[in-house]
Amino acid sequence: MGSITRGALIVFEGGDRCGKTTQCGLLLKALVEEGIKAQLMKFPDRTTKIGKIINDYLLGNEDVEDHVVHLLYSANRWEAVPRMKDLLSRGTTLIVDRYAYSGVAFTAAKQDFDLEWCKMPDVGLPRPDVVVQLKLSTEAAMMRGGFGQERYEKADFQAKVANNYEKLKDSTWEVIDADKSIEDLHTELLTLCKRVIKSTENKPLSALWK
Ligand code: 2DT
Repeated sequence: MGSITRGALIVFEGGDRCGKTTQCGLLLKALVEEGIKAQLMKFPDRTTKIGKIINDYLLGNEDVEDHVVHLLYSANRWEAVPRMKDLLSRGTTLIVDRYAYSGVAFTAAKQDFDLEWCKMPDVGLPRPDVVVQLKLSTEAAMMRGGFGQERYEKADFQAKVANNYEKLKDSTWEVIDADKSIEDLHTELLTLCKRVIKSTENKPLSALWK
């Protein structure tokens, strides 16, 4: 009947230096080469007004109260939702580098934050068809050139983040060992993503944490 099938919402999560951004780029290129409509998205999206405040905060140029920055990260996703829904409904697959899970895992790693409170602002966002978690031990991550200078890029904080990811895992998660070559990881991820794209074509998009 030729009705347009929707694109898949594919989210990548993982700690620093796990290769997430590299793999998202490779995946996009491979999908497009195969004639599959796809676009990259990244959160935080530092290009918007809200994203610029987040960027200044991450670089340490501006102090933002912890609850406020949590809500800004969430607002930075919500401002992208109309575009996301439009693209998905027109059949474009979205490869998303970090999403609400980063939002919760990072804020809940701070003192006196409750996981459930952290989830609330993101309830109702488009629910990913798959969350690909790239797993790399903190030691292996440090071997990849060490952490950078931004806020959060410290081993003890990263360990708390990893622990929070464990609490967020549900049936949409695929945990992938990232301690392998770029090429091998790419091959594995491409196969996984093509399977997800095929299986979600005719499924309606649902709402996160509802
Ligand atoms: P990148 O290094 O991927 O640009 O991330 N973060 C991210 C949060 O604390 N909350 C969020 O909602 C998101 C999306 C993770 C920059 C840092 O921002 C953190 C690392």
